[in-house]
Amino acid sequence: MPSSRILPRCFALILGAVLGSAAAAQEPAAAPPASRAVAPSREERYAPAANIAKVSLERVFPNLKLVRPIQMLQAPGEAGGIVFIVEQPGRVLLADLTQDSATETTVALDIRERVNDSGNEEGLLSIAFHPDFPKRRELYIYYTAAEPRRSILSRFAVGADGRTVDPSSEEILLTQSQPYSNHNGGTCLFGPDGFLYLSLGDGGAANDPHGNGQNPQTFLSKVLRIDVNGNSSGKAYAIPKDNPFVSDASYLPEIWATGTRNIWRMQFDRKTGDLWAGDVGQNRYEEIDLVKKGANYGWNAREGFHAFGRERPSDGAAVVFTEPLIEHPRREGVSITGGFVCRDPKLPSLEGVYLYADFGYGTIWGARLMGEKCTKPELLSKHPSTLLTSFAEMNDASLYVIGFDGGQEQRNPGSIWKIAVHP
Ligand SMILES: [Ca+2]
Repeated sequence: MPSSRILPRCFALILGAVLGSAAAAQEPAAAPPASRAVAPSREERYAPAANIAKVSLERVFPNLKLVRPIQMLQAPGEAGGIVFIVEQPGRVLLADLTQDSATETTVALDIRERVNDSGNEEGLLSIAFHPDFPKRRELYIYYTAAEPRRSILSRFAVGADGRTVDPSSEEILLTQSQPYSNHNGGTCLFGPDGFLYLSLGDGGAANDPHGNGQNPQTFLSKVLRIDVNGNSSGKAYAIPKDNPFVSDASYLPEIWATGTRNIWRMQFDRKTGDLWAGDVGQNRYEEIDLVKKGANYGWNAREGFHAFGRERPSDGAAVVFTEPLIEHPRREGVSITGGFVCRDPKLPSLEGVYLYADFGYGTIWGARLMGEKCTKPELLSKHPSTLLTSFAEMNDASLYVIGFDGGQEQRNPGSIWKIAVHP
């Protein structure tokens, strides 16, 4: 077992939070940048609270032994209960939500030998089915590898049964070298436009030492958008013609949005098509963003609604930064987990509520989008014994949340919970 596992992540996070506040206290207070107003007050930032119903969590698959589960999803068109569960060390497992007492899973894919999960934020991080599945039996996988340390986006072939993935079918679409083990993002998913979106972190360490956040010539700290159905300019994919920077040679053409620090989870609202993301902060502020075409979310000049260190517009030009929708200071969150907008017809009181979590505190928060603002975030559930890694939305729009119970060493059980409204 790698030595990094000796330090449970919850402990590391708490330690990090403590160190973070200590480090922050030593830094000179960040003055509001001359070009910008003082950060808006809480009242200015949000619409009034929406009095959202409290949430309760109902454990599913209590007998399954899961190792660091970080995603659950269904294949497009799946009408039953078959789900794919992603384990961070590098396996994809099959289970059936209608067989809740199951004690065994089937392995759909095992690529542990090519996945590097030696760092807490490394591993098999995200999978996405081609939107035309099962016509196109393709699974897209984003993971980290070693020697050299890098992030990889690949395409794999799904078998004719739709339930197994051929490990020998890997085609690498895109590779990004990684200077450090942390901040790898990342979510890969298809948008309502049929293009693949991928979030990458800033490359790691702390404070973005290489300035990747505002560097338009790296995939790091970016949301990318690519067309997996074609190829152009020697790439294994095509660049959508309406990507925002296709005619600006100073940017890589894959870039959809910039200046994100480490979007661990992002997701489209199935009703509106809005792309919601949880962007993990440095030492002070976690944030929720609506990811928009060509927008710059400010890292590492901004953290939440605040200047980070000294704001540094490039080349003297006025850089327009897009502010978050929501921020949480350290006392409310240490590592944000982006979630889903609830569209479950069985949960009408949560209709249109964006649900998200804090990984370290095990809290679930909710807010509604009202025009350009969100309602004031409301604490809907506390589950402090579980590190909440991800949310999951089934084809019927029911929502789940996934976590590690009792810390993040592999011996701690992974767990999956159905989201319900508190009676
Ligand atoms: Ca930001």
